[in-house]
Parts: sequence; structure tokens; C-alpha cells
Amino acid sequence: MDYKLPRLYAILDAWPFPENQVLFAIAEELAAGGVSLLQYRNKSGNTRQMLDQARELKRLLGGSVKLIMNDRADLCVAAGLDGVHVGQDDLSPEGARKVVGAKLWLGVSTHNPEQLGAADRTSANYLAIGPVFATSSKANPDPVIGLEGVRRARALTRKPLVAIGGITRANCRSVIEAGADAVAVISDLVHEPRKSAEEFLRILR
Ligand code: 3NM
Repeated sequence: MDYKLPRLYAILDAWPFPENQVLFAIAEELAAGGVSLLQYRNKSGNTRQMLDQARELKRLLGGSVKLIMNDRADLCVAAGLDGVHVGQDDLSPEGARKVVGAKLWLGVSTHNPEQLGAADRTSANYLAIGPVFATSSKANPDPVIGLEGVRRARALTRKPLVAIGGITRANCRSVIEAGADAVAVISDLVHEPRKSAEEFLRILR
């Protein structure tokens, strides 16, 4: 299995889009714009809704886009997605690994050097660090780490490093230059998904 990350890691956050139609249209636009790694994130849906939405994403995009389930290793397996991403309050990385098995992708969110160091010692395939900049897409975000935080994280791990939080087309290049392998983005992709994805990928080429 190849764990090389594309520069752009799109996150599809379900809560602003109660209509499935809209959610799936955004996902398809992202794929049309060149997104090849997409996380499905739903902090408010019930389990059945999440399973149904994840299965539909797989049906629509499964051939061309790697699909990662946020938080829920069980739903990752049930929907046949490509991996799971866990945070500090979810199943532990090794707990999630037991559920998804050796072959699927496992990502772990971290917010400071201690968490990053601990996650580096797990079987995670990539690590996320953030928030790099201020974000309004997450409830109760951890303190902003800035580009300096990305540089510190880079020095602490050889695993692929994803930076997240407040990343836009305007600042993404500085984040990669600080040592991140990829940027994960919610809000700066959502309004014109195809055009924004194309622009991110052009800037980060
Ligand atoms: N996790 P936007 S910041 C989902 O710090 C998430 O781990 C973060 O959204 C972390 O691109 C964040 O709109 C929100 O800022 C990212």
C-alpha cells in the first residue's frame, strides 16, 4: 500500500449540508477539481446516516478518490472506505488499527509536540498537526500553533505530516514550505469546490 499523500487533503464536513444532494454535489465537484484524498466528517449525524452517506460517497467516488472516515473505525470498515482518521478523544490509534486491520490508512490528529511524539510511536500512516491558523470549522479548537508549530512537528516525525486549521489558497504554500507534506482544508474549499481545489493544486504543484 502506498501512503504517499497528495498535497491537498479535502475534508467534507457534513453538518452545514443537511441535504444529501448538496453534500454529494460538493464531493463530486472536489473530485472534478482534482482532489484524490477526501475525508468524510460528520460530528452531528446519527450512525445510520453516517453509514449511508459514507457508502454513497464510496459509490460515487470510490474509483478515483481515497476516502477516509473521520472518528469511526467501525463505519470505515462497514462502508468499505480506505481509512480512518482519529482524534485525541476517539478510539486510540492502536484500537482503531485493530478495527480496520493492517492495510487501511490510519491518521491521527495531534495539537502539540507531546501528542505528535506519542502518535509517532503508533502504527499511524500519517499524522495531522493543528490548528496552524485560527479556524471556525471546529468546535473548541486547540491553541493555534502557527508555522513555527509546523516546523517543530516536522522535526519530530518522519511520517507523512498533514497540517490543518485555517489553511487557505493564500497561505497554503507557506505551510508546505514549513515542512508539511499536505494541507487539510474545509472552509476554503466549500464555496466553489472545483475551482478552489484546482487553485490549491496549482499553487502546491
Ligand atoms: N481539525 P478549516 S482544525 C477539523 O486542529 C479540524 O486538528 C483541526 O477547517 C485540528 O480548513 C480543523 O475550515 C478545522 O479551518 C479545519
